[in-house]
Amino acid sequence: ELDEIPGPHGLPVVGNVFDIDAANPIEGFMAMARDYGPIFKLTLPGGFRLILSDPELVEEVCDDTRFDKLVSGGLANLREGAADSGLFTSETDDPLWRRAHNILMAPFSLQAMRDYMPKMVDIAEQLLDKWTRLNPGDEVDVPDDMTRLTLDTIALCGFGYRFNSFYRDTPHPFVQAMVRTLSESQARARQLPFQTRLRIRAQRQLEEDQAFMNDLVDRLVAERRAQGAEGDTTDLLGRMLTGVDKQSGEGLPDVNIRAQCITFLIAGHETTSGLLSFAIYYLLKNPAFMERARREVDEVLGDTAAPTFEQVHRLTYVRQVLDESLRLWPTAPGFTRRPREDTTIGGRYHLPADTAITVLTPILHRAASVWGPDAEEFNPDHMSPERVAALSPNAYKPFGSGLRACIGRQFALQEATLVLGMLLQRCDLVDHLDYQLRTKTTLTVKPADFRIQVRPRPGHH
Ligand code: MNH
Repeated sequence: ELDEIPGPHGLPVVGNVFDIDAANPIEGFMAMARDYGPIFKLTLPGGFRLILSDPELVEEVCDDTRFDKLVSGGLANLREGAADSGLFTSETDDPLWRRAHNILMAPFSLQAMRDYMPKMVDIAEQLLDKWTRLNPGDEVDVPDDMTRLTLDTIALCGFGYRFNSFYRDTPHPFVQAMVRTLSESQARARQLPFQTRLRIRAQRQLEEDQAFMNDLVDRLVAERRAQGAEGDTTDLLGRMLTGVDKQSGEGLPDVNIRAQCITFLIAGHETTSGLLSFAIYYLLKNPAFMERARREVDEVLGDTAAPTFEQVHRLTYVRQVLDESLRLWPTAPGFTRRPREDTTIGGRYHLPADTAITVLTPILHRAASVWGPDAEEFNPDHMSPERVAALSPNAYKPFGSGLRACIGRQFALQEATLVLGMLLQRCDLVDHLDYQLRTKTTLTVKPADFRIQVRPRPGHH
């Protein structure tokens, strides 16, 4: 029964709002999972929610016939704005979600990734230009520069726009608007409706920010329409403008294309940036794995100036390093499901239809029953092909689940493998501060205040 499910006692009206560590909600949830176990209950202004981190229970809620994605909390607030009808925040039974999903599968397929490679290399070169030209004693903020990289990459591959983040000290105004929008959506998930209504300034800022983002993307779409067949047809925008859904025979309306562009920027930059930052952290703390990755890179890339699609996809150990980083720190640290009808999970918990069930992947991914006694430790061998082939399909879910899983997975992994490969090829990374991991959560998780030094590798460009 629901009442049997453990969880922190809350206060009237606000429930467990004060049990949630606003500064670091994810580590707070992880600590609660360790205290209360693989299923626990929280009461929030929007209702109660279950937090799951047990492989068998997760297996059940990943069944798309019984459960569906629930758009709630920060995600639901995001839907009110510029990303409204984008893939990320839409309902599965919205016909426009289905149409966009069908049209976008091809441009996000592994096949299409070939076309994005030169653009990914273009931005990776900008990172390396900076990192190989530092003076002795200079340091770089890893997540900051990785965010410059991933933003510029998705904007260039997405719609041919350059934020030129490596040439700016403060983020591009579009990025500032986007970041404010995201943090406001998150903040609202912790407020009662009357509190949100009282924050008039915040509301005005949100409207301004959304208008700004919409205008910029509208201009890009209009320019591209005007270019017709002359325009780039290989980036995401080019493919969205001409794509037709075979099922319905229809294309995407311009306002939806706009929402998808903004969605790709939101969904597609911080996650990959966090992934690269955690991977660098783990390699610095594990010199043996760093060496092994380096050997592979020297073998596969050698002195290549611009890695090719084939080369990047042969960096299988570098990929294992990234997969293992996403195991310990899945940078989108969960996803939320709802039962389509009243149901029972684990043979004993009766749940009403639409109960919010959040899968807490950083704990799911550390199950000793799946990974063994060293489950909490970083080791790329956890992700060897043999072990991955033997995994039950829902034990490792950094990209979410089923129909509503991440559409950008291939994109993110290709970009991250390329960049980590090029870094190991051309730089020596130095942990001069003996960095101790602390994480920071916005919509995603990243290492906080992670700074390193970088030296060009002798004899490599
Ligand atoms: Mn991505 C959905 C994780 C990179 C675009 N992404 C999801 C979900 C997870 C996720 C988890 C499911 C969320 C949910 O169920 O509520 N995504 C990641 C991670 C990385 C990532 C860990 C990088 C590492 N994502 C990217 C990139 C893009 C992208 C890059 C775009 C270029 N993601 C999406 C979109 C969705 C999504 C779009 C929503 C798909 C849908 O519901 O149809």
